[in-house]
Amino acid sequence: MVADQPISPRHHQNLVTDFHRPHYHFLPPTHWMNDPNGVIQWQGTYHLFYQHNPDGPLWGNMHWGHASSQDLIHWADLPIAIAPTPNGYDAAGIFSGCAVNHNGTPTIFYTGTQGEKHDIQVQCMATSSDNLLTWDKYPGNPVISNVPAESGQTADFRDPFVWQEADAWYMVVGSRIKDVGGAVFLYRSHNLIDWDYLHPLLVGDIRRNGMIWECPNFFKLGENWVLIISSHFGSMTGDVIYFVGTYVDHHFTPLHEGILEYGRLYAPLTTLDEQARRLLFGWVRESRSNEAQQAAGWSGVQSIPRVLALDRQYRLLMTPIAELEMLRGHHHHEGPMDVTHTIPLAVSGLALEIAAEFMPQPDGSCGFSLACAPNNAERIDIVYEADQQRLIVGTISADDTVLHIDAVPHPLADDESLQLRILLDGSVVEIIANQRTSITGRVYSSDVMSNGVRLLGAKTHLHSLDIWMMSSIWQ
Ligand code: DQQ
Repeated sequence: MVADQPISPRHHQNLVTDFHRPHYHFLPPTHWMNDPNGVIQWQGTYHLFYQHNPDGPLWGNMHWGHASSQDLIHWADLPIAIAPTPNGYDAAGIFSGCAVNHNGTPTIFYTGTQGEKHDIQVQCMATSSDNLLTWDKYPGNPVISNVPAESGQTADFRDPFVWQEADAWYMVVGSRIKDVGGAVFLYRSHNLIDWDYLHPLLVGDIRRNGMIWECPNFFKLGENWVLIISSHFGSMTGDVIYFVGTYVDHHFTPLHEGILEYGRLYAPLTTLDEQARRLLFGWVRESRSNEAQQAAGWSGVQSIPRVLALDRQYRLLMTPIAELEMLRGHHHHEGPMDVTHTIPLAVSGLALEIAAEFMPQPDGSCGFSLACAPNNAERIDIVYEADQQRLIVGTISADDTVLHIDAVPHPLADDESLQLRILLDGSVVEIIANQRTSITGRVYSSDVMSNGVRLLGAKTHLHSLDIWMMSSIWQ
């Protein structure tokens, strides 16, 4: 049990002076946050747990932080939910995991780590009897201690994800097979305590999709099953990847593989809510130095939850939750019109939602500059090049240096328009094209007046553009 302080909403400081701090995305009042953990809707209330360092704004000393929400938009900060037990099987950190409803008992699974390098990783269970506030670690923990022998090594065995089927409970754990690639191992249990290892649900290719697979999610979506993994290359993280396929006799056969995220969103976790929506939360990573994170006093943001679906080509579609509309304020509209050159728009701000639909000619281009300085020097450019069928997101500094660039394929079918949905919030920019290509970026402007919006285009028709100024969730 951890919570010994009363539940009190903690103060979100620096919103006025720190214009990099998001206004409508969730982040803790202070210090470090990474992966979403244990997301669940419990008796109507959404609970978000998250990897949290209560000591400062850099990664370390992992606990699960906790917040709850009635609408997935406004969050109440709650006391830290679960902490390492000194000298115990989770002494070096409570790593990521999930939550399930076990016949009315809230039950979480997480990875306990030991050792300075976290090189012992075991799967643990805890239950709550006070509405998810405090957690009792199962006295028989860990419930899984050993990585399957076929992995060829003992570390990198983490992030349990559990679901129920007609006959039993199942769990996948992220891991790897030495010299082969990332792997997800499948387990079965009838009581959530005794787990039998079955086989790898899927094994990757070290050259193509990572050395380690972290934070697996496996769930049914429509008629198919989806596996999401976060790929890791040992010293750096890679893309978030998804596989869509069939699941028969506990064997998964992928029919399609795609990239869920090309940018800063990592370690997503999904849950099924009471409206039967498959919701995805993800950690939006920083892209600034440790010194800058120390100076800010905070690090890490949660994405706006996305509703998942599949199209006929088995591609994963992501739509920000409709609840976001409650934050829409002042509205600016453009179109229909032809766009032949850059147009500064009469709307500005660092908390905006943008929905646009373009039809570029085969050699046309279109998009936006956001967070633009008045002289247009520093900014983030979001540009679609029709001839290359690619989406480019670049951050440019005041001295015209390209700080970061992502250029990713985004093929459009004949007659398919380009649809851009952009959520700009302080230093966070979530960009989703045609619901299926996601690049999450960060932009740390040097001045609060770098908040202009420019419409970019050459040989493009703009069907419609809607921009809303978004309210803060912390007022
Ligand atoms: N973050 C957690 C791990 C997970 C990684 C540690 C992914 O459980 O594999 O903070 O970001």
